[in-house]
Amino acid sequence: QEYTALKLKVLNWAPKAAETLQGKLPDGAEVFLVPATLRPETMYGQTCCFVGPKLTYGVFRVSDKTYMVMTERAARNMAHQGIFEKEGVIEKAADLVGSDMVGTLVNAPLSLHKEGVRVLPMESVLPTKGTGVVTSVPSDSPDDYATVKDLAKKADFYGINKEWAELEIFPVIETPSYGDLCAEFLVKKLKISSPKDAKQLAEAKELAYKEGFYQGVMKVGDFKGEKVEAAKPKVRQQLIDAGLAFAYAEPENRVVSRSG
Ligand code: ZZB
Repeated sequence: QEYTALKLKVLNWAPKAAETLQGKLPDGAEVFLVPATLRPETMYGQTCCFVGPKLTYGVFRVSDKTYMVMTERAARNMAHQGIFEKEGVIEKAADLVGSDMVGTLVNAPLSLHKEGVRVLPMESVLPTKGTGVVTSVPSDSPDDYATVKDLAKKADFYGINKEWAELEIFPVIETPSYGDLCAEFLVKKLKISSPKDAKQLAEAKELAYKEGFYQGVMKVGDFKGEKVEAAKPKVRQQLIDAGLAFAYAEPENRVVSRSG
């Protein structure tokens, strides 16, 4: 899988994360949360950034002044892709538990929410996929839509400010069958009532991918009016050229058998 890894710069750490990082990074160092996405053309619609609350993340050194947050597994993969200074070597400055990062304010490149978006918890984040950090696009991702609605509904339970989960969901892609907020359309159509409806969400995701990619037309951004198929590589290249993203290839998941 060839992902686009996006650099979400930390603007303001949640208190617990700030405490953990105390004295562990050089003065003036910039830290980025790095979600892996297959849909760079949807980045205009980011409203938050998800971490698994129970997962452990590392803060990895990229250069003297730059650090990136992701799972150790992802860092090990990236170490062989020319992303860190030394081939095959990772340098970890600190560990952070996902829940301690919740509430952190980050800058999400291209997002229409220029003031920044919050880090929020998502139970279904897989530690074995991408970087373990997931950027949330509730206009076009049914999983993200179901999760932000649940977070807003049970804000106290999740220990978050309700407003963090209620940023406006702007349309990004127009589709002939599902309108311009395809995630909301599909969540309602398939009667999905919670982020735990895994089977229906998987179906909704499949439908959203197909419709968005093959039929979608960009509604915002520099490639407004172009087909998603054409715009996708252009948005990706723009982000990479601006130093806001980089390519990250996920090695195939192999099943290792003991008997060989
Ligand atoms: C933004 C985005 C916008 C995404 C969208 C999807 C959609 P796939 O196809 O199953 O490989 N993702 C990335 N890492 C993880 C993880 N560790 N755990 C859970 N989800 C993860 O899924 C790739 C997508 O799954 C990625 O692309 C990311 O969400 C999420 F409008 O990034 B995406 C219809 C989907 N739309």
